[in-house]
Amino acid sequence: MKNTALAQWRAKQKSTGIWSNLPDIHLAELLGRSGADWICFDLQHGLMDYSALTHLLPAVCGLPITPLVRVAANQPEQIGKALDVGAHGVIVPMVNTAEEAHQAATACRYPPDGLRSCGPMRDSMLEGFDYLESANNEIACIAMIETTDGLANVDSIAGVDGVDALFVGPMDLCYGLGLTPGDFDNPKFRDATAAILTACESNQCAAGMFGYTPALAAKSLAEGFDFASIGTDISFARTGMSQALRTVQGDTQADTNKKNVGY
Ligand code: 3PY
Ligand code: MG
Repeated sequence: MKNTALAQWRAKQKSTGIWSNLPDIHLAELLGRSGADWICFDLQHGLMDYSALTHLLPAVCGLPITPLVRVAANQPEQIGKALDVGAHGVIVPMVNTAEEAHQAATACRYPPDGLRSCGPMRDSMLEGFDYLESANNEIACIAMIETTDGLANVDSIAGVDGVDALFVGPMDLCYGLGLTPGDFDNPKFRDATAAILTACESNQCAAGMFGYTPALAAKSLAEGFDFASIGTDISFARTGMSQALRTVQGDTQADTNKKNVGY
């Protein structure tokens, strides 16, 4: 297998992602054809379960987009199952310490590099033993920094062997900093993201941002982040509906949608 998003991060090329929260294979295919570099199916907060994932991943197979999965928790069983059904990387929420990051990284890799159990159902259907040979180098392990502990330990987390990227969860990070979620211009939030960037730079780890708004995604990329998600299926639908309403009815109706933008 070849992970093009990981290759972009290694080459320090900026890249963008799309977030999938709704379990519809046609929508997944549409997102897969968007031109973004990667797509993340969200098993933590998305309205989908593992059974849906088994249909969603094949819907983007063969499209020029890297399929990632955000697992619901940092558990080797969940990481293994996401990889076995065809994810080319996992985004692991709420990583607090280097030990937790190490656990995630080893769950992504076969021995001798890690502890992943052998049973790559979907990829081996497509690639046979070639998958086993390439997987350890091509699977991406992405640790989310979104807690106070994660922030305090960010340098050691970024330095863990096998962690390819850190990914900021801006809403949980706001909670951790005692801020109102969405207060992304607050100096405390800006200092925290600067510290995450510094840790990534000094540990040759890629830095990513969940683009809760397109503005946050653009700003983060301009400030030095390597990759950012630019929106979700739900946010794209909502934005499109708002724009249509605004065009036809004026601002009043559309304004009611403003508070919801993001997911
Ligand atoms: C966060 O903002 O905390 C996230 O995890 C994005 O879903
Ligand atoms: Mg979060």
